Amino acid sequence: MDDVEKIYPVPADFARNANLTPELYKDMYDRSINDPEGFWFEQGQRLDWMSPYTKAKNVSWEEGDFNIEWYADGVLNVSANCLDRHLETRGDKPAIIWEGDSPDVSQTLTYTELHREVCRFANVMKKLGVKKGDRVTIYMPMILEASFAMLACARIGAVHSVVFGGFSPDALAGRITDCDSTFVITADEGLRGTKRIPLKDNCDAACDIAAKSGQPVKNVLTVRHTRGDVSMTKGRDVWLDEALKDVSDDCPPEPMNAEDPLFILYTSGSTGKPKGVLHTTGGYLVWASITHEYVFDLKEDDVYWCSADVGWVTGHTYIVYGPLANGATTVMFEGVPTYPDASRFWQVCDKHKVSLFYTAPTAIRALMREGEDYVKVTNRSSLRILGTVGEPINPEAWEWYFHVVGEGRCPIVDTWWQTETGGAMIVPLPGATDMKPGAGSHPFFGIVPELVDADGVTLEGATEGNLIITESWPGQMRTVYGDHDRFKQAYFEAYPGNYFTGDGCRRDKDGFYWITGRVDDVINVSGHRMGTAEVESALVSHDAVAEAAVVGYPHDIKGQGIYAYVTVRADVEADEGLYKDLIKHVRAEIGPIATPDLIQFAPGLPKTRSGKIMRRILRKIAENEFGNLGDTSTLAEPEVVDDLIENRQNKG
Ligand code: 6R9
Repeated sequence: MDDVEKIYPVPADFARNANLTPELYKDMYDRSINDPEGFWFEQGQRLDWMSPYTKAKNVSWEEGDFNIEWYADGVLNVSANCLDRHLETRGDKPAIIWEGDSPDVSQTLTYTELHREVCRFANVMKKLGVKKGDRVTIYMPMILEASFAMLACARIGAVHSVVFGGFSPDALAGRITDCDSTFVITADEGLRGTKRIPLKDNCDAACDIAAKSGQPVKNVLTVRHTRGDVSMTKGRDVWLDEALKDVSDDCPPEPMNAEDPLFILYTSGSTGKPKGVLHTTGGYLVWASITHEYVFDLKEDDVYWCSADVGWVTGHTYIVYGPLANGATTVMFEGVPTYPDASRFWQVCDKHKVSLFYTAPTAIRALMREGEDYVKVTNRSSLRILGTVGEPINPEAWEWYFHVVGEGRCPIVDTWWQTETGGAMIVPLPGATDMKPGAGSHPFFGIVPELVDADGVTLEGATEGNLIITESWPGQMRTVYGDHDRFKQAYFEAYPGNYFTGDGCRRDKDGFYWITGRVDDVINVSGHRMGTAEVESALVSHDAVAEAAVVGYPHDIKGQGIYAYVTVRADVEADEGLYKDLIKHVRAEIGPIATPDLIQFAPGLPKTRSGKIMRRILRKIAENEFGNLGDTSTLAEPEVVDDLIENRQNKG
């Protein structure tokens, strides 16, 4: 593979004005590793502190002495860093350009205007009794108020938990109760293309479920967006526009300790229910700011657009906190890439003169399938950098993005990172490195990646193994909300003293890192992280199902698809009606993103004699690799494998 791979040097025009050169990257990287305290002490100065820190790093990942603190005695406020401190020099600069679902609708807010809206929103929350440390659930479409809500929480010291608007009432209720949240912010409806998403209805259903499990929601603050018909529960539900009528514009930012929580964001793991990843204030914002600046070669007049949803970590770090901390102009998009047609992304780039564009490989693959014409009808001359995130990008999609969208002019930054890492970790920094299509390339400042085998032995040179990170960085998660033992066990037990990413990785002869995908039971569907265990538990909660096993399989557009093996109860007919019902059931339990692509009814699942499902075999069958099933001699009933192969679903 190494022999045939292509290397693209940094485009010459780009290199001339880039913030980084190969030499500068190397100097800064070396310093960040050899003198982390000095490097990060200095980088902390990119923020405004209400009371200064005296030390940057105070971390031990060793059992018995486990502690993660950055800038621990510093005091600051995230919203003041994202807003107030820009007012003097950037008050009239656009902070957020909002592009609605319909191409006829957009709105620009300057830093001064955004500051005012956030203060007013924060005062509404205060009036309704929200206090520092309270958990606030945000279940919103991609509208300006979603960013007001996040920043308003940060302003008053409340901890937000944003739940993606595509999750079902059940999934929302689980996330409300897990963090004892009693305050929810939502909108009447969301818009995605021609579809309306019944957010308030879902929220009402979630509140009922939460109340039954002993966690009554006190207030649902509701944004009037589509003016769709929704019901309001007296005493609980409040319209934002009405509550805003009598609040002041003045809301002083709450002084927060650097290690006070900023937000919780639920993400899937290989076992159990989703984990509440907790990020804190100081280190996270330093990390969001420095990565956003260097990954995107940020200049003062850039217009930056990340097409993610604020329901995911990418939306937190790279729509809201990173760009606003840096005083940049950030675009927020409500719609979808294919509405009204497949040239929407590029039309929006032209309309708002976007220079830095960041999206997911699954979107690129979907648009690539629609053909070049949709791109070519647009101009795109404002574009300088193209980024990707969420899953590995296949070289074909990379080439198309580079040549067709960027016309060979724009470096591609393929950013590898995770909800847990807070921001980009392995990335081809523009100006500093040649590009190899599909490679995450090199570690960001302060990041020390290592590849290890299953026993934890470090692998040297060109090799492939499990990816661990051996040193802390300011943006790392601090705990799993309410379950610190689970945090230590999930990330630090496999390779003691190191952070285990859950990803596999290859390092080539030139030292480039290539993420190969998850090595645990997490799958990545259209860039969305999904625990196979979650989909399995949704399936077995259906009356007809006796047992279920879920694996990923290669999917042209989604990257991975969801393949479910289902064994039904003895008295149940496994027919087309049940197939459809199971799909409906999973969508209701989790949400549309968890919809199985293929369900195979199986009389039995391959198990070891001790009763463990052999997922390795199920994965191979789903991948259509029947010749390569490995050792099946330890199976309790080897014949079930023949039946599985014979009935492999091929629709996907
Ligand atoms: C930011 C985000 C994390 C998992 C991660 C990995 C995969 C993300 C990637 C990538 C290859 C990239 N992943 N970016 N794989 N190349 N550029 O996506 O966070 O939702 O927590 O997912 O996504 O497998 O472990 P999250």
